[in-house]
Amino acid sequence: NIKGFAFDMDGVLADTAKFHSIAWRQIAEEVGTTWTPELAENLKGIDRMGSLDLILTTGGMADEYDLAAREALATKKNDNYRNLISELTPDDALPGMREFLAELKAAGYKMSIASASKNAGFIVDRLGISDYFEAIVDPASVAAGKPDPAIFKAAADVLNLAPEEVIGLEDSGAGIQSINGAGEMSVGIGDADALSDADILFASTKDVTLANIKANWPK
Ligand code: XGP
Ligand code: MG
Repeated sequence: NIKGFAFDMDGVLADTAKFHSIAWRQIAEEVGTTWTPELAENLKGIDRMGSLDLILTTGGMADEYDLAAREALATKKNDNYRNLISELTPDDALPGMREFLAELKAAGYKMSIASASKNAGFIVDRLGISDYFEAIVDPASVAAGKPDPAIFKAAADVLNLAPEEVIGLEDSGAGIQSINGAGEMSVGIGDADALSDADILFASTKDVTLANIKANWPK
């Protein structure tokens, strides 16, 4: 019996995945890693230091950057990213998601956010949707980032719900692994290949409605 929803933020609620890509691409070009659509897809949902590690490993230079050099690159990326999102407005919610949140609230579902991003609180405030959520899981409080199940488990815990009572929504393959590993029902939004393990798949946030999800409700 589904009682709650756990939302990823970047690429699900907020149209911010594109800004992460722009900022990470600058870092990739600085260190000399070729930017490909595959790398862009694989970076989705991965936390800040994990993303940097993937960029360095992909370029075959993980050994050339010590912790201090990595922290400098990660800070540079975040400064560039913060610049890109500084003017975010309620219009930067992805199409249909504000309506979906209102629909869920009216139907009495509880909602939480399971984002790898330390910028989640800022963005949710800028979009004007913070009142919908009982809690935003602090990504620093979980032992391991996506694809580990910890963050989506925590997103059910903060709602006082069992994982089987929660549906998780994600635009990244790592996020779908996290939801599935937590024992929740997974809704993928986006690329069919990257999200092939999702229980339900939508091509766009516009298609995400309670009726469309209920058509695939767990029995
Ligand atoms: P934060 C971000 C990562 O930097 C980014 O690469 C991920 O795509 C994003 O989290 C996932 O939502 O974390 O740098 O904003 O803390
Ligand atoms: Mg995402």
